[in-house]
Amino acid sequence: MSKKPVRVVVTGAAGQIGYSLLFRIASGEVFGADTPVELSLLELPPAIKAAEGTAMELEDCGFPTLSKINISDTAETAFEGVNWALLVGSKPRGPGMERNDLIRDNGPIFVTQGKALNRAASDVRIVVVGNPCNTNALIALHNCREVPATRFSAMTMLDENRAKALIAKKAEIGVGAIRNLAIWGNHSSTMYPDFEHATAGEKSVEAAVGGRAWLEGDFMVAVQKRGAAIIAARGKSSAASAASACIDHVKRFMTKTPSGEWFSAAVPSDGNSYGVPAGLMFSFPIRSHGDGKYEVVQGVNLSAYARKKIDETTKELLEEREVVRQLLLR
Ligand code: NAX
Repeated sequence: MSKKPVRVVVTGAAGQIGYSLLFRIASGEVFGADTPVELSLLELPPAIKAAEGTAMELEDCGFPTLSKINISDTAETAFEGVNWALLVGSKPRGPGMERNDLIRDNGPIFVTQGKALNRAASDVRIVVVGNPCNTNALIALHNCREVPATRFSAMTMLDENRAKALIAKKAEIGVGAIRNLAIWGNHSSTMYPDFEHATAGEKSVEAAVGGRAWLEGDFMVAVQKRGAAIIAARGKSSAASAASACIDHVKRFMTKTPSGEWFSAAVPSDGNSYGVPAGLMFSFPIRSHGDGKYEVVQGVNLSAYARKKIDETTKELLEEREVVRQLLLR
């Protein structure tokens, strides 16, 4: 393999999502069979041993694309020269914990990591998965002034995939036929899965599922509560599906989006799109140019129903921003 290696750091590498994500990246699935991958695993000191175990298993897979594995408990070391930073590691929400407590607990992680990225990496794209991912991404980018804000994104692809799968099942068609299902706003229960502009094969989603009542009712609740349903069934939060969504997210940004299509990701709002205040990390319909650049799709005609949902999720993100205000530098 003569290509320059791609360096990828995964934080929380010994966690559940890390355990699914690392193998798929190492396999060549994301960057191609002819591109060597150097993995960097960042973990907290108590989980370094477990990360070493994961690294042994990665070696044992014999992936020809995996050229190197580094393990570290220091952000600056782990981030040295990385091209992709997949920020997964953060504290999960405990029983009885309020969302704002989680935001306050996890915020400082992204201050440290933002600053470390600022010092250690320049040609880098950052994807935040660790929750609350929109606001964590906001904190990281504010603490990383050397890297353009547009290189930061937060993951709402799992929500998009969940929404598509639910619609496909209801419409009794393959999930590949569902297109342009944008998630708007926060990766939380206020997100708005925009079924009004999504299509199912040649039909509107509304026509394919037999009317709007299910979409406004059971569907909306099912998408928003899917994470909780998985915890209830599995006893653990989504991991393989989250890792798979992270792979989709990276691939979608790397590939030119086909004409007329879009995907979902939270990116910094430019303040001129759909009335979303500037700077918020907001999930929009996105089109990638395939060369590292992307655009927020303009001209999506929002109904009064959609507008109300988007205003609700915007309000929540503004409140989250207030909770972490003192962590925002830029
Ligand atoms: P786990 O608890 O299994 O793993 C998290 C790992 O992160 C642990 O090994 C821990 O030691 C490590 N960690 C914690 N703080 C760290 C730090 N400062 N530096 C490096 N490593 C650190 O959680 P997992 O199931 O893997 O989930 C990880 C995160 O993804 C959670 O915040 C979770 O809420 C979030 N999720 C986000 C999703 C999304 O769609 N955006 C969906 C799935 C998931 O819920």
